[in-house]
Amino acid sequence: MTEMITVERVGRVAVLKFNRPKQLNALNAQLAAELVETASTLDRDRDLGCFVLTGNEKAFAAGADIAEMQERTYPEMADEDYFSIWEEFSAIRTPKIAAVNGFALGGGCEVAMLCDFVIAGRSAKFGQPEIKLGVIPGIGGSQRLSRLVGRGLAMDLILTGRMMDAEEAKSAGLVARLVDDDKVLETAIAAAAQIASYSKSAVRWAREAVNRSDEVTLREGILFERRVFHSLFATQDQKEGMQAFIEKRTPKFSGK
Ligand code: DAK
Repeated sequence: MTEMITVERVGRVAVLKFNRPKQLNALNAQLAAELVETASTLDRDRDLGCFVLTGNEKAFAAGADIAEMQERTYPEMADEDYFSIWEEFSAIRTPKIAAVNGFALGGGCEVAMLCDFVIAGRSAKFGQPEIKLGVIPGIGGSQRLSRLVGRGLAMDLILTGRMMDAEEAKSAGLVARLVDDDKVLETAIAAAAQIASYSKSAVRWAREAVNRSDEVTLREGILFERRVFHSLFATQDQKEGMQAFIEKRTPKFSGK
């Protein structure tokens, strides 16, 4: 636990919670650094199988911290490569589920999207309102939003800065599961526990294969997937998973 990130362990799942409620969990540099340090440390724990990243009832996160950015100059932002740290969070290999209640705006929406998938409550609101502040999305929103919801809707959201409710976000493909507000965290933890119960190698490679579909041609992606599929036959978990199926029992994955 740090000043701005609380950590709760639920078996093989770590719940990371933004802890800046007065600022609606606005993402400043300290919060980002604490999150990356906490998540990187936990990522080395072999008993950890999945993260849940969450906020509070009112806000997942209302964006990058406007007060922190307001007086910055161009050279400061560029020299510091402000917010490139979020790429380090994205690169952490343990899966991450965003559990979203309330506002997920600007950087908040972008951080939800850099998780592997989003579980949201019915009152959640998503948007990229940076245009209203005279800037544009800065943590991958212009790229990830168009991949998730399509170019037209991404343009609509980024150019008008309007908010999208959770129903629209679900039908557009930004939200994977939509549940009642008070069920968001428990649903995310249950999904994370399910992921964490599987072979760690299979989970990691499945994630990488899906992510590769954003980067390469279909032909390259399918070849990558097949090669990874072959390589998993070098793991004990593959033997155990298939043996358990034949023996009609629950597999015991060792991560080997
Ligand atoms: N930053 C700082 N403080 C924030 C904040 C934010 N993003 N959002 C809310 N707060 C603070 C408010 O100032 C207020 O503080 P006090 O006045 O109480 O001290 C407190 O949280 C409660 O907010 P409100 O009083 O406004 O609450 P309401 O329920 O009335 O409204 C709201 C909720 C979410 C609709 C509203 O707070 C709002 O519109 N917030 C701003 C949303 C927003 O514009 N988000 C985008 C931020 S910009 C980059 C480029 C760009 C970016 C980053 C990097 N690079 C090139 C690297 C920018 C990214 C962004 O996310």
